[in-house]
Amino acid sequence: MTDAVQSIRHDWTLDQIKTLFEQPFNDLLFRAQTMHRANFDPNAVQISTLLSIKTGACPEDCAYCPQSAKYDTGLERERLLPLDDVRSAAMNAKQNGATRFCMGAAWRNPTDKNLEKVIEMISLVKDLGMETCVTLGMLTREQTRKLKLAGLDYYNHNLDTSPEYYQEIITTRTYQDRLDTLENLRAEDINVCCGGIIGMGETDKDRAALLQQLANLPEHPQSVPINLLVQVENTPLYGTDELDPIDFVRTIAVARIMMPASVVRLSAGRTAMSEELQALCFLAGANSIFYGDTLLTTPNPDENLDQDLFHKLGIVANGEQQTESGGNAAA
Ligand code: SAM
Ligand code: DTB
Ligand code: SF4
Repeated sequence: MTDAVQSIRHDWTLDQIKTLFEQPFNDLLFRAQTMHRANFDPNAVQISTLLSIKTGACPEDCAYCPQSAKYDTGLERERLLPLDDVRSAAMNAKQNGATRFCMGAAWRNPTDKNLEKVIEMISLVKDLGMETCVTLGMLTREQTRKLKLAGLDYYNHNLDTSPEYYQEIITTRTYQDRLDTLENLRAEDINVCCGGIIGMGETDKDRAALLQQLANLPEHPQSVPINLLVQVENTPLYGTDELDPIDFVRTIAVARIMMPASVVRLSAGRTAMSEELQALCFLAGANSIFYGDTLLTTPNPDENLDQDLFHKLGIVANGEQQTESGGNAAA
């Protein structure tokens, strides 16, 4: 059976993944690009825009995160954003060509009261005609049911790293807690956006084990964000040795091969990447980005830079042609 028609697999062994990672770079990229072309328009990239709806003062201790209350990163604690602010940010994102609007909150988990407020935000974004995604921390089954009823399209909940390296990164919740939330989402048939962070000092084996966890879930996540660690001063991971960019591209390529029908997002960390590196990531099968000059709290490339890059590479945002009236600015 060729790769292109290979069925979706959930039985990857670490040895098989290691073999993928260790192929000569050109062979790996050719294979990933071939797989990509069999499943997607090779020149289309989906664009999502992020908004932090509740910033800072998070009780969790994720060692990479500027929003943890445990580290003094200078972030102001903010309350949940008012609906009007969400509406104007969403309208702006739509105007700039985003098809999905992702809202993130620095919570361990939402209270039921907060969830009601987020549900109002989901409704207003849907009314603007965009897909909705939220990332609010751990969820109970009852909460996933409410989000499903609200019409939520995607929920982002990352595994972040391998089960083995996880305890070096987060102590306030377990890997199993994350798997349980993913299970609650699947049970309500909410699309899952789940990936991880590369460049946290993990080994090659940890990267393989993260992808193994993702691909061996009962269903592949519909979206797989691959973040490059954004190093923020005063977080424990600040000063971690920089990852070799070729290893980042290899991770994208292996994710593409293992989860052929999932959208792989080149997520955080693009401000530290050259255009050439991002181009290699698209060649390796990345087909989504966050668009807009801020992620949740840290910088993302300016919109003009992304438009120039897409233009140079002949990439079309969301697979649509730009119209005179705008609406697809990154095309
Ligand atoms: N608090 C919720 C949670 O952790 O599930 C939602 C928001 S949290 C900021 C969403 C994701 O952002 C994390 O799971 C992590 O993968 C990513 N993230 C946070 N800080 C990052 C950083 N400095 N670099 C790269 N990715 C980061
Ligand atoms: C994901 O995997 N990456 C996004 C999104 N999901 C929510 C968040 C990246 C955050 C980077 C650090 C910050 O801006 O605070
Ligand atoms: Fe809190 Fe999420 Fe940041 Fe962890 S990643 S500290 S849970 S906001």
